[in-house]
Amino acid sequence: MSQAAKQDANEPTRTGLSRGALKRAVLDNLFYVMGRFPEVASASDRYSAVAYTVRDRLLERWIRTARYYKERNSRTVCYLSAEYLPGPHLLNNMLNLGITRTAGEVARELGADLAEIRETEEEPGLGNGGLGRLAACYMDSLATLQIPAIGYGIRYEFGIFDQVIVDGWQVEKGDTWLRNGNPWEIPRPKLTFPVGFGGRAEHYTDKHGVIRRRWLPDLMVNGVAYDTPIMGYGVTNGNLLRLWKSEAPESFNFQAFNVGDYYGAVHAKIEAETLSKVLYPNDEPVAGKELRLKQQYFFVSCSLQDMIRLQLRNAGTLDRFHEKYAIQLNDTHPALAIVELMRLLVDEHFMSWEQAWEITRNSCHFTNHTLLPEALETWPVALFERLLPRHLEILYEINRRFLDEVRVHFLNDEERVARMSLIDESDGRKVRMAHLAAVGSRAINGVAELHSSLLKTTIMRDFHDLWPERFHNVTNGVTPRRFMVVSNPPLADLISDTCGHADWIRDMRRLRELEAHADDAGLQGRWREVKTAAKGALSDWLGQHTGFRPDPETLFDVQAKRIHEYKRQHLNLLHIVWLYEHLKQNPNAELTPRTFIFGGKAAPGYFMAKLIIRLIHAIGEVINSDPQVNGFLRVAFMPDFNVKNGQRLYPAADLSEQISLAGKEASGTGNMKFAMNGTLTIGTLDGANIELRDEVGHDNFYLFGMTAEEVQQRQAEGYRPWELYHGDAQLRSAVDLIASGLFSHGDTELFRPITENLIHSDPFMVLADFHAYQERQQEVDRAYRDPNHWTRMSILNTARIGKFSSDRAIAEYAKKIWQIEPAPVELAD
Ligand code: BZD
Repeated sequence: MSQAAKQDANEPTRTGLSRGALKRAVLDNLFYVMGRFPEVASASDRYSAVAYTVRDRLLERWIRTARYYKERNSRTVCYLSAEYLPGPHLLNNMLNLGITRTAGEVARELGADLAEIRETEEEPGLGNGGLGRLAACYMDSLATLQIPAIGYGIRYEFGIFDQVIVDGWQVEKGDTWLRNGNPWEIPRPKLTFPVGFGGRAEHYTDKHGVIRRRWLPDLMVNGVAYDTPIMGYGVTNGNLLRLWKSEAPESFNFQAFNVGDYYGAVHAKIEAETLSKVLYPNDEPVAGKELRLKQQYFFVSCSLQDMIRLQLRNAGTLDRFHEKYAIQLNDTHPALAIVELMRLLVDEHFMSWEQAWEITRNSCHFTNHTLLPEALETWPVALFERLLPRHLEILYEINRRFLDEVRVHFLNDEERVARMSLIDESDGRKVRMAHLAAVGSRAINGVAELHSSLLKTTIMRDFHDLWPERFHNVTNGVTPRRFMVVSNPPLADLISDTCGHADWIRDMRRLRELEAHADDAGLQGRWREVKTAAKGALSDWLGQHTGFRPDPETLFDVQAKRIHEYKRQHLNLLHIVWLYEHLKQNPNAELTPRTFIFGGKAAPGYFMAKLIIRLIHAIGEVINSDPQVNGFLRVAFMPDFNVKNGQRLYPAADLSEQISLAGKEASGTGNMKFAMNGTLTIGTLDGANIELRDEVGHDNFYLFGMTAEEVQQRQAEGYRPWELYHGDAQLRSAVDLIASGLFSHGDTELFRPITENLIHSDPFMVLADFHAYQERQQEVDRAYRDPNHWTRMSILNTARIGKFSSDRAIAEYAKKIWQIEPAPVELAD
């Protein structure tokens, strides 16, 4: 098959759009939207003209979908997430429309290059990591599975910072993704909702003489909707990502202006606009940040008001709200939805408490993404009360009724009552958001088998005792459209060619058909060619951006994810240092040449994580400039790991590092993205690794380390890392080499916080797993030297990865959690 024909095979839907029509549209957009002609157009102008052209083509389907859903009054999923990381839209949308090839030809005819145009796109970095990316994968699958859905969130003006590396340190740069405009969004200035803050609650008597309670906020902000179409693959259906931007209400300005308070007017405007200004760049909550609580309430309130508006428009009453909407809370960040929905129903729509609670509890569903106790969200009651006084009253009433239920269920167990309360009274009074989410939801789920079962025995144990039927597992998944077809077209083509169809893109279980060819020398050769080409492309990119171009002939060993101690990038580093020493002492050691590649951002205030980035660079600097080891060992760091850069990494990796301490990584999703691209995993029995290993086969996965149970046991016995340090000469010398100043120009202080922490506390048991890790790595080293064997394992990883498609995950949510059916939209004749 020719390259073009192969690409076509992956694009099942047709728009009937001719090359000529597409070209005309691009030129029109360049002229009428950008105000440019081709000779003077910048790269960004060209990108925008193409993007507007694609967007226009999406709109027809999108509007058709909206009309159909409205007529049908379909049950709708409302995914509430404070974060979304959709990645660049252009290619994904072209794929969904089936116009990639035509668009490439048009670009060429216009003297441009689609690859270059594509590079110009700024991705919306509206999230921190796995949680935000998961939300984007789920939006993709909801549309593809033809399930009516709206993703609600915040339109941050500044998303996650851009990471640059200066002298080996991470430096954060503001993310100005909206600088050149955003062709994918449609502002809806008329779709605006007021959101209040502060003030007080009071009694009043309504016109029927009933005494009621109401909230008199002292600050009002408007939320304005910005819509981005999210199209399905191979279907007409398109859903909606609706993000809220905060603005000051006009009236506010005038009021202040009239009394001559010009400064006050401007200040109030800035305060209102601050709400959606910037994403908090932490992948763990930071205690008590007022603006963060305001952001959460802001987007939750706008979203619920929007749902209520739609329901009133369609049904005229809110009585069956829960039958129309399935609200999914992406972690506790939107958990205020439970209290806000109660307030809207009771205070503003005059519903009885009992009916409102019935509706609320039957609308909401909660996904937990972490077991780390420090990552469980709480808010000081005083702050909560100051910002949301009426909500605190409602929360207290929810709690009062809930704790009565607990008392009836567990007689004479006040300790349990205190443990389960929505208010933590132990250390300053705090609202426990996970408890609120659990009490107000019909279903609670974890994101991998192990995580869901640990949930029931650790942080949610009491809730599981009370309501076992509410607990579920839905193992995470990722979209093969973005992480295979868009990221790695040559691999997608090879798979389609081998299987004789492209149906696997919608039905990933069909990748199993590759298994029959795993030993085929022809396929193996082509498989290696694809991998080597991807490695070459990554090398070129790294060469351009870091000055170091890794040799594509070496094994690419990649760890790319947020930098966090529990993810143990420093375990990887200890192994590298050990290898370095080993090579220096045994210059003739038989070793597979390897390039260790790291990528990931550290939270700006997370000292240890930033020091780990510094250490990666320090070790790289010494190793990469040591000619004695250069043939065998190199270290690279990819700056600014985001969706776009991830797309360069996944196809190029031979080995994926998933080495968190067992019991700490809820699921992980990078593990799935790598394996889809034929990357083998070295990993612990943590999160979804366990299921991944079961799927791909134990022989095709490099397992090491303690189990979650062993970890617990070891900790209960009292973990003493200094004994391991003193007892293992290789481990000791690796730690000592870092402490010696070899990697820091003689400075013995710089990395002391890392080495001391490992020896004296080692909360993530790096030392305990070191030995097992090192042994497994030696096996990897040997296995890679047998290309046929390695390639076979690589093919089998891809062939057996089907379970980890987000389509499977969304189908499970639809059935087990939401009870919702697809609503296929027909394509126009
Ligand atoms: O969610 C991650 C988990 O750590 C992963 O194990 C899991 O695979 C993914 C998806 O389920 N959690 C996050 O990414 N969390 C955050 O980014 C976050 C952001 C703000 C506040 C708290 C957590």
